[in-house]
Amino acid sequence: MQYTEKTLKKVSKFLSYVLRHCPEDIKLTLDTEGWASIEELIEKAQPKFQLNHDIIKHVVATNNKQRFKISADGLKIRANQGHSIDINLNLTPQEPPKILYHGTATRFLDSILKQGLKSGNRQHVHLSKDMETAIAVGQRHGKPVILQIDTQAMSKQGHIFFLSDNKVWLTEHVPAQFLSLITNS
Ligand code: HQG
Repeated sequence: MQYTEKTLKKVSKFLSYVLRHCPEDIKLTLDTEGWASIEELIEKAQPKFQLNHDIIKHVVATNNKQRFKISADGLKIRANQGHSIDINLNLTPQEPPKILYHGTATRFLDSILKQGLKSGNRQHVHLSKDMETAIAVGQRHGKPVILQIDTQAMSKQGHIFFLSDNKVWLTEHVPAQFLSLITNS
């Protein structure tokens, strides 16, 4: 079936909300790795949200950031990253590129340069492998500014990195000494 962009975006936002942040809002249960039964999701989303298998598959396949994944048996769905709830994505630590980027807004800069990058409500700090993505992430918050992260030095000091299924680099905290400011566009 064909769906409008608007419908797909609404479903994506709803899925992000329940799979990353607030499953209890619809009494949905996630397992320890963040997976929800698709059957249960469809049932419990009602009457707030009319979902069906087809639209869920469509959103997962077309989502611009590949935010969700369906399990190999087709029965379960989870968000690839961005959780605030305590689940274990069970990702294997990976060696990151020597440099990664983080886009933020100018108003956060003073605090970040003092405290480093903190995960805040989320489980991880999100880092990007290219500046374009970092700028787009920063723009969500205001006037963007890009920080460069010396991941090689971090790794040497024992910091661990993960790569989510949708290719976002994740780590727990980036201390300020590993950050440098790239641009103030
Ligand atoms: C900032 C989107 C003050 C941090 C994106 C950011 C991403 C601090 C904001 C994903 C700070 C948190 C995550 C400190 C960090 N003092 N501010 N010490 N440390 N911050 O939305 O990285 O569309 O939780 O710089 O594409 O912007 O949701 O994190 O500006 O991958 O799929 O605090 O969300 O993906 O904001 O974005 P967020 P984020 P989705």
